Amino acid sequence: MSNKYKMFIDGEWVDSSTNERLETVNPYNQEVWATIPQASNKDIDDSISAARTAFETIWKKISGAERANMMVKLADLLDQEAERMSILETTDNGKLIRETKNQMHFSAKGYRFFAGLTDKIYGEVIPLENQDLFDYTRREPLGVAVLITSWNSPISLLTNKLAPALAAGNTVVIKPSEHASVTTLELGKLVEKAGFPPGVVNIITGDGRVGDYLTKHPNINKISFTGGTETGKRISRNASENLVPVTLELGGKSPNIIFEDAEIDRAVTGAVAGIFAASGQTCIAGSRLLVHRPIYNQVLTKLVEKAKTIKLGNPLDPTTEMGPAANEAQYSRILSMIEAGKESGADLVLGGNEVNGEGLEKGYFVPPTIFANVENSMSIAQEEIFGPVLSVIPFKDEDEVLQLANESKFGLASGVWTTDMRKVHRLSREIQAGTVWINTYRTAAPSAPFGGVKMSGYGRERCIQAIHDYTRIKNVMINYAEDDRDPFSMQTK
Ligand code: TXE
Repeated sequence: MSNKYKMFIDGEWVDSSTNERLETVNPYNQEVWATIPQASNKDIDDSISAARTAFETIWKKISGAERANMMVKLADLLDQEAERMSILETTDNGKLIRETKNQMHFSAKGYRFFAGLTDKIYGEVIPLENQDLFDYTRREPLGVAVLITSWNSPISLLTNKLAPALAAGNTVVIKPSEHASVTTLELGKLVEKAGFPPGVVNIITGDGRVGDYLTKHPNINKISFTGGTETGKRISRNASENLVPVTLELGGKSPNIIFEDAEIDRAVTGAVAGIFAASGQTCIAGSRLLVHRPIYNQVLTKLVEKAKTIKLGNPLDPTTEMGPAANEAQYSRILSMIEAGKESGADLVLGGNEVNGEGLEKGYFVPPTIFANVENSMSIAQEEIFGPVLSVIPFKDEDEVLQLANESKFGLASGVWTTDMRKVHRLSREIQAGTVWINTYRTAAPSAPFGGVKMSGYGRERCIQAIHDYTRIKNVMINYAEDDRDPFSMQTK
């Protein structure tokens, strides 16, 4: 018996106008447990015009404090419903229940953080040379924001976009990934309960065709996307049709660097957190472990020992440490990258094979996999695998490790494990990445900026500054001089 979900357009729960549906599969047992609508172009048009009307008639007119009240209610509801929502999300994408539940509460924090900014979005008074001119700026919402997310952390990734968009006074059309849409649709019910007016938040579902049509639409004002780099490029090209500003949070191949002077056991735990958490299906995965030669063997031995004990199983079981890959396409991609690793001549020191075991028969399970003596030029060190596959690379000194760390088309996150403060500051300055974690990895806060450089994208999420990505500045200049002016020359004084 599968659950038949509907889309949320203009405050109504609706099917696709063509009645087309997509199946949603539980990656732990390959059962179809829900279906979602495949939005038609008409549904997309409807959702955008609902968002436009809500923006013009209601949302841009109400105060920041009122927006904040609704956002805080939404946060409270997310906290109250965290258990139920996390069970749904885990069923949808196979992520551990301990992680999805944590992400629900983290998302609630995100809504509260941005709710606190709604009445702090203001312009400046600018002193001009001519004292008879009064110049000031207004920060205005952009209008209709399109928010497209991926399947690995639907609610958490959406929060990074929806919270600042709403706080700044925009209305939205959301499209989650076709592989994991259920919790985003469930969020629509919480949005309703929190009292948001119809049309402020619209949620439509479907595959890439929906995203493509949405991002080419002439009646939108902003796109924020989390997903793969190739799709990000396509969206950026679509957006250029109408010169719509874009925020892109894309993939990564993040270096996690361990120096000889590090606290080794903590660093090894950090390496495990970097690559095996979420079965490696996270954009910030520390998938390249760069290890100082004098401790290379020691780190590798400890890492393999630790990784061997990782408990694979049902992601709904709170004691499970690694669940399945989130969908069949991702599973096949991970396996083919492992084959590429084997062929490239790197040493496979753990995993890499099919997984057997009770309760693992039907899931898309990939074991913790470690390749040693990897060269940075190999595809397993350059391409995002988005799975539990670690490339361990030795380095001789600080110069070499910086070169290796930066020899990547990506630049999302990085980690450095050392007790030497001079290295901390030098590497933080030189590493090309949006985040540098020192003696920690995969740590987040709503106030800490998040985003990438190079092919990992642009724009920053989660921080105070993120709200500026959803506003534009208007300049207002008021002349209160009594005298007349020369009409044929621009007035510059
Ligand atoms: O992502 P896609 P996929 C990486 C990871 C993974 C690869 C592919 O390496 O193996 O991307 O994953 C929508 N116009 N990441 O295929 O295609 C799509 O429907 C507009 C990294 O799942 O990028 C979904 O909602 N939208 C990443 C969203 O884009 C389009 C997380 C993401 O799907 C579209 C996930 C189009 N033409 C994967 N085509 C991260 N940064 O964390 C698809 N979409």
